[in-house]
Formats: sequence, C-alpha cells, structure tokens
Amino acid sequence: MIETFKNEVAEGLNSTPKTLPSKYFYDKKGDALFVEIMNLPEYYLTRSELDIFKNKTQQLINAIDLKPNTYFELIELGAGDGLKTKKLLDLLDKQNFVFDYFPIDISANSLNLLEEDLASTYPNVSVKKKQGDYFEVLASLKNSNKPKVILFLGSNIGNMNDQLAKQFIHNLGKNLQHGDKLVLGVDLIKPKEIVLPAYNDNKGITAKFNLNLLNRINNELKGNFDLKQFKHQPEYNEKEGIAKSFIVSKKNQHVEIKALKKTYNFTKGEKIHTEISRKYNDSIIKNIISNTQLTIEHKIMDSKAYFADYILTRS
Ligand code: AVJ
Repeated sequence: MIETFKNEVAEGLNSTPKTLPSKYFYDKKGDALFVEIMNLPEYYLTRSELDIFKNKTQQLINAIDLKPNTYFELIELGAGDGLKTKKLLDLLDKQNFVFDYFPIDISANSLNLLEEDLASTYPNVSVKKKQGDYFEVLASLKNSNKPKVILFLGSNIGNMNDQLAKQFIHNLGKNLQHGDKLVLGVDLIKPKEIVLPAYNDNKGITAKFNLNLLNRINNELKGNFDLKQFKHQPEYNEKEGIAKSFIVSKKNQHVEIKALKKTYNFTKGEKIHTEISRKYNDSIIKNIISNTQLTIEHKIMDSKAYFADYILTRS
C-alpha cells in the first residue's frame, strides 16, 4: 500500500502539469472530513440521492423489477454509512423480500460500524459484509449464479474520467449475468452556480479535505509541505460537465519529500490537479455503457432533478 502510494505520488509530481490521485483523500482524517462534506448545506449530492431513496423507494423497487418470492443478492460497491441504502432495506424488509445484503468496502472499520447499525435496526435483514477490492469481491460472488442487484451510488463513478469509467463498467458487466441489474447513481450536469459551491463550501471543509493530501504526504512520505502556502481551488466547466479540484501554490517554493529522495519546485500560481467530479446526462451515460451488454431501463430523479439513479439491465 505505502509502496503504491509512494510510486503514484512520485509519478504525479513528476508530471507536467502536476497531479495527485483523489483516492488518497481517504485516510482516517479524510474519511471524517468527507462525512462533514456530506452534511454541508452546499453539498447537494447526498440529499438529492437520499430524496430518491426516501421518497421514491417503491418506484425504485418496481424499476429494479424485484420479485418478493425470488431470492436475490443486493451488492453495494462502497457502502459507506448506508444512509440511503437503509431506506431501501427498510421497505424490502417490510415487504418480505428474500435477499442477502452484501456491502463491499475497502474500509473494514466502516463495514463493522454498518454491520452493527444494521443488526440493531433491521435484525431480519441478512448482512454479509465483504472487505476488499470491488472486483475481487465481485469475482468471488460471480460463482453463486444467483440473481444480482449491484448498487453503485453517490456519483462515486464521477471520480473516473470517461475512459476509466467505461473500463470499470465493462468489467462490472463481465461479472453479471442475464437479467442482473446495476443501479448507478450519478450527479447531473447543472449550472455552475449550484455545482461550484458544493466543492467550495463556506466553512472551508472541502479545502481541508483537498489539502489533507499534502498532510498525508508529510506524514507518510516524510514531506515538508507547508499547508499555509497552498490553497484549494475548484473549477467547473458547465459545457463539458466536469468539476475539477486543484491545489495551488501561493508562492515560489520547494518541497522536500524524503521518502522519494527528491525536492519538488512549485512556482507561484502553479496547480496540482487532485480530483475530477464528473457530472452526467443521458448521452454521457450511453457512451459509458456503449461497450457493455448493459442497457438503460429506467432513470429515477430527485424532485429537483439534480441527481439520477439509472437502472441498467444486463442482457
Ligand atoms: C465521493 C466522489 C462523489 O466528487 O463529489 C466531495 C468526493 N470531493 N467533495 C465528489 C468529493 C470533494 C465526491 N464523491
């Protein structure tokens, strides 16, 4: 893990323009900051998808075409705190559906918390947590031959560029069988006035989240980034529908990273690209699933049409 981190940081900082991978936001501190982000008034994404799971739960069940008397596996990629999924579990439980819920996450800690929470709230729901890489777990589940419903929510796919997202969905499709479903939750393209504040909140939580990457490099790779000499900068191109986060150097400076045995120079105003948060519409989704056997069956949106859960079926 630390070796990969080291190599990817070196690769990113040796590139022009400089980059750092967003997946490294999520250490213990980053996890906590992300929970704060999800509760920010500006971060509409969480509330929008919750609106769907809370107020359109029956529509969702109908769209996924679940049958009360046919067993299925409900598999969630990156389960987190399960806030949205609990709304679905609640109704499935009340309507006596027969299923196992498989939350998959890289974080053993968050899976344990979710398991405890679900055991007390929904004692009847069978929860089989799986810790690890999405594709390893999916490959292991493939052997069961049982009908599957995969949940990939929260616009988590948006951190991938379209080419990577295509590959990801293609791999996912290969682990599914005829009739299996994928519920893909994505943030929709909308005006700058709504999107930008979600990545530039008033309290500066997103700034801390972004700059925490430098903290991690300081702690884990013996770097000496002075966080006060860098700032968070989000950008959003409404036409292409892509939000990007950068870390900008406030002055000419150099930073030593001992574990990389290297000193990096930053000029005043130089940007490190740290994240993309892609926004979607039907044609972008169609392009992303174009080399798979998945087709769009339904699209369910929140009341403001900010967010969509696409229900895809494997043919
Ligand atoms: C978890 C990838 C959906 O891109 O909106 C939140 C992460 N980054 N604020 C997103 C994030 C900055 C988030 N996703």
